[in-house]
Parts: sequence; C-alpha cells; structure tokens
Amino acid sequence: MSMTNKLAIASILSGACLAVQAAPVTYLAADNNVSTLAQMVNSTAAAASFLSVAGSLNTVDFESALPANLTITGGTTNTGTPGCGAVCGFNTTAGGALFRTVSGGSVTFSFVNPVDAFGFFVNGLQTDLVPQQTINYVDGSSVTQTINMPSAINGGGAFVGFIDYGQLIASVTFNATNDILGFDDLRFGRSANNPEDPNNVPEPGSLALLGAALAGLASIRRRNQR
Ligand SMILES: [Ca+2]
Ligand SMILES: [Ca+2]
Repeated sequence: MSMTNKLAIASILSGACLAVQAAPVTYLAADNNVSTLAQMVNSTAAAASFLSVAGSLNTVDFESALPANLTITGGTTNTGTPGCGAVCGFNTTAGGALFRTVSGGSVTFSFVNPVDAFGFFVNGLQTDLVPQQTINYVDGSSVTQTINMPSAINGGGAFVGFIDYGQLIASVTFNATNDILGFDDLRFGRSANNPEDPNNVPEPGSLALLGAALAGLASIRRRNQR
C-alpha cells in the first residue's frame, strides 16, 4: 500500500474515533433584571433549543415531592422570601409557586440512573457582585467538566443546560458561590439525539463510518494486488 493510501486511511480512522468522543454541548442564555419567566425571553429560547435535541426528559418543578430517581443536596424548596423578588429568585412553573432557594454554597444533584442531559432555569442572579457560578460534573470517562454560567445582573435569570451525549453522569454540582438565588423546572435524563451530529445520527453512525473506512482499506489492497 502506498504511503498516501496509508495516510488517507489513518485520517478516516482518526475522524471516526473523534466522532465517538463525547464533549458537552451547552445551551446557555441569560436575561438581566427579571422577576417572571415571561421576561426570561433569551433563557426560554435556550431551553427550547435544549429540549428540541434532548427530547423527553424527567422534569422537576418542585410543586410536588422529588422523584425517587433524584436526590438534591443543598438548598431549600419554598416559595421564596417575601419582598426580595428578583434578586432572590422565583418560581418559573406555569401555575406553580414553589422553587429551590439557595443561599450561596453548592447544590449537588445525584441520579439513580446516569444521565447525559441536564438543564434548569436559574434566577436571582447577581453575577456583577459575585464570583462566576459554575456547573461541574464527572463524565463517563472520568474527565471533570466545568461549565461557566452566563452573566446576568440585577436579579437576572438564565437557562443552563448541557448534553454530553452518551456519557454516564452520576451527579452534577452547581456552585452558587455566595449569591442568593433560585432554580426551578429542572430537566435530566438521557438525550434522544446527539447534538454534535448534524443529522442527529446516534453513535452507530460512527461505527458505520469505521466500517466504511475498513471497506476502503480492503478495496485499496485489492487494487494494489492487481
Ligand atoms: Ca416551580
Ligand atoms: Ca441574588
């Protein structure tokens, strides 16, 4: 086999390997100075993009008891602090009242069944006054991922979501730094689609590519033997 052919095949094979290597795709947007979900226009659009790829996920709106497949450590479920309004956070569930209040610190979400998709609405944000808030998790290959929350001031709101397609994530930690804030309408589960694939073809597509590369190798070998 010529060196050119070998390089071409090596290139195809490495491309196939890159295609199966997962990395988080984030869905982040923020709105400044908000006190209702209706005002969280950018955040709502990001949530819609996230859900359009992720498909059907578990939902937690805090209006009833937590589902058995989720444990939340940190924060308190309540109706918020009267009079604090935008800068302390608020409910985002239509017709609802309850959400999770966090007075700084961190919150950890632990899943009975590992997830690869996670998202929530956060509000009461004052990122002009506090250090950067982050989302951290360990993906299925033991790599720790950090997602910086979008900037939002004067009691801002945000949607923060990610899909790390095919990974097995057992827990996600939200670092609220020292901001008093709220989060609501949490989504978690396994994504229906791979956001990095323009045709949303799942992992078997990468295997087909690998198969095509091997078929090409066989074809070149036959040609060289003539
Ligand atoms: Ca709610
Ligand atoms: Ca706040």
